[in-house]
Amino acid sequence: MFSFKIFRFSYIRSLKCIQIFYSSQPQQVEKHVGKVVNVAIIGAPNSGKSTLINNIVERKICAASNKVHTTTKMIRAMCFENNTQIIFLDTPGVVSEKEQKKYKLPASMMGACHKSLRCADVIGVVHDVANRHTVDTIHRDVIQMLDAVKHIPSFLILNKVDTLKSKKQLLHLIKSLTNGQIAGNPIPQARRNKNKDNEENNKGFSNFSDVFLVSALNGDGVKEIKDYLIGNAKPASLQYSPAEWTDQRPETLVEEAVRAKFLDFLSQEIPYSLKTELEYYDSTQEDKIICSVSVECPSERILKLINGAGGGRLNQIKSHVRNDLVELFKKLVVIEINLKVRHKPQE
Ligand SMILES: Nc1nc2c(ncn2[C@@H]2O[C@H](COP(=O)(O)OP(=O)(O)OP(=O)(O)O)[C@@H](O)[C@H]2O)c(=O)[nH]1
Ligand SMILES: *[C@@H]1O[C@H](CO)[C@@H](O)[C@H](O)[C@H]1NC(C)=O
Ligand SMILES: *[C@@H]1O[C@H](CO)[C@@H](O)[C@H](O)[C@H]1NC(C)=O
Ligand SMILES: [Mg+2]
Repeated sequence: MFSFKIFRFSYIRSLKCIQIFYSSQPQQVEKHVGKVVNVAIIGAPNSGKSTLINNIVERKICAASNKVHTTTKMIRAMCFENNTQIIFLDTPGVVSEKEQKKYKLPASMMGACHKSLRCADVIGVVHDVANRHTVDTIHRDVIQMLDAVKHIPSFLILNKVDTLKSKKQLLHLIKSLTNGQIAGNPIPQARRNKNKDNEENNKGFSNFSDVFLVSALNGDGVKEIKDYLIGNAKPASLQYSPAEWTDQRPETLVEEAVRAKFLDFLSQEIPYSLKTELEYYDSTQEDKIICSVSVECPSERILKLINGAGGGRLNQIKSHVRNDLVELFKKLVVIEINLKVRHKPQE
């Protein structure tokens, strides 16, 4: 169906793209004065950082999945509204060295959060209220990162509130995650319980300036975050043109979208052992993108497992990837996924 030649740079057709993707001097991009805010989104793995950003920018730029460590490097996703450019920095969930080895993750991943903090005007911490094990504690590494950049304002986002049967526990939870303080003000007591409050001290971060309750999945509360960010943007000349929505090459986004879908569909550690690579990418046609991705499997057995009976499983994955890519590029996408077995290096 396709000729599988490497066709990596077919999309760079205008000078503007070249400047945006390859210039070391971003000021070459046409000057446009408006307001800008750089927002680093950090948090524990799987808390919904990428899903939240996609919901706000209304485009599936950041790959998301139901498994941890979907995002492995910092990527920017932008939107432009009310003459304001919001630049989100999506980051990998905090990761230990042990996990990095276990999941064969790139070593650069560990530094990606710190890199994002250096670029940030404001930091959003996403916290998963659906995870029973971590629900009342801000991850130790997140607190450490916030402490290291005390001068940058930060806000807390309680995500996945759609999973809570009762919202009663939320006030208590907020108290725990903020050590009872928001923007220097003590949180009013709903019901006093002295012993419990003492016991809960220092599981949270004491200097959040705001708290939001949202569902990144269904969009509840997300508009409030967007308004808040627009309100906090500073006048500046835009770093990207209003029409740009990411700093990533479209090829990279395709590879990441495929990887995420394998994470969604395969169990345990199997999907982490796969290597996705773009083979073909053509966006020369106005109304559609044609691409092909190879997925290298560690063994014939795993290749068969992914394929499923009669290729059924692979077809299902492919159709989900296609839907995501349509929500990313906002045009028709034709995609081929080719499974192959990794060749053992010859002696
Ligand atoms: N029920 C529910 N699920 C959500 C919500 N937000 C995200 N999720 C799900 O949580 C899972 C993780 O979402 P991601 O956006 O990939 O999380 P992440 O924080 O970017 O994860 P990493 O990049 O791996 O650190 C996905 O299966 C999402 O569909 C929400 O508000 N409600
Ligand atoms: C609290 O955060 C503000 C920014 O929102 C910062 O200026 C201030 O120094 C921080 N205070 C402490 C005690 O860390
Ligand atoms: C943008 O501005 C319009 C009118 O000034 C306002 O109604 C709208 O809520 C604003 N949008 C955001 C996201 O702030
Ligand atoms: Mg992510």
